[in-house]
Amino acid sequence: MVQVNNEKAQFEALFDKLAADVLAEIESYHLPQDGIDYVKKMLYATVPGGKNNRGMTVPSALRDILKRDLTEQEWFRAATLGWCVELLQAFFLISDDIMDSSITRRGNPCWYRQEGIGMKAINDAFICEMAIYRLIKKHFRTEPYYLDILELFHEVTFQTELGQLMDLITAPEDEVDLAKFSIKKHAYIVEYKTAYYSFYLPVALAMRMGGVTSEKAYKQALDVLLPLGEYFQVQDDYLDCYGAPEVIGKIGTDIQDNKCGWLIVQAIDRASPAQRKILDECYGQKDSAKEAAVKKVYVELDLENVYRKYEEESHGRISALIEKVDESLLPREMFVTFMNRIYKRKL
Ligand code: GPP
Ligand code: MG
Ligand code: MG
Ligand code: MG
Repeated sequence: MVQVNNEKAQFEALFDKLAADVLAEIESYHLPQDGIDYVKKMLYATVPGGKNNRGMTVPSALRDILKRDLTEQEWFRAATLGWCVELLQAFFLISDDIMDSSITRRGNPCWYRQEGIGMKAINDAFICEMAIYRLIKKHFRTEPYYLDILELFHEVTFQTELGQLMDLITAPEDEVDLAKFSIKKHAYIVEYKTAYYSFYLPVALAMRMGGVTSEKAYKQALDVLLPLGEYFQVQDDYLDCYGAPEVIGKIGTDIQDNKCGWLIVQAIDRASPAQRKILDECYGQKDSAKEAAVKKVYVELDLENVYRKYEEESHGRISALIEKVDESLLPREMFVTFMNRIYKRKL
């Protein structure tokens, strides 16, 4: 039986074994030693070191679904799928940081900005993605739910790519047009680029492992987890501007990147004509004085307070959704745990 109180340490320790699995697979392709050394360094630099919330959700949700402690083997399988979610996350973050011209991630320079890496990071992202399927094949090939989890990873990867597409084309570098931004556009972007892979995927994986087959149950999970994912990405957008870089481990780039984030969408909704003029002139430009001018308008509009109200409202709305969960399909407790894990988060 896996002790729940040191689960985080056990989860982290499992990475060594899974990285070794991936490297052994790669060796079977006769990759020269310098290639193997490179992949090892890349995996250790890009996959562990985050909060691991997504990954650790898989064993925790499975425990809730089965309503009992997990056996060693169940825990190992669930945690392996958890690390597959973290590999998917590494694949996305390596790429996203290039697309967003970001500077730091998890307190270090973004992978593409590290010594000697550069655009090799693109191929590294692809290798992280394929590592998911090597691990799933090795550990789940003979399970009845093998095809279901493969399809699940493919489905959410595609959804995330569509969300990222909208995030990017709504934020062209050379043409700032705030008229393109809206609450509706923002809602689409955050649902697709974040909610499916960060919230639905880990739970749906645990459900497949736990033998849940009712389509109604998956619909029930989506009904709570998509709003929760939207709330999480609004927090990410807020922290991009107001989070402490030493806490969140990354430097915000949304204003300079012309992103259709939650703060600008709220600002547009509330700005006076004079404030709107400043936003039109200063948003989306690689200029820190202009970025500061946008932040000044945010302060004038008291967006910090608007955000606090949004947090309260979301907590109430999502709690009501959880109340309505049909316990014959899924345990309410599982959703309460997720909500508490992210409510008022600072990183
Ligand atoms: C978060 O956006 C979304 C992703 C990391 C998904 C990326 C998807 C791809 C298909 C590459 P973000 O840019 O706000 O995240 P962060 O603030 O962490 O950079
Ligand atoms: Mg980004
Ligand atoms: Mg991005
Ligand atoms: Mg962000």
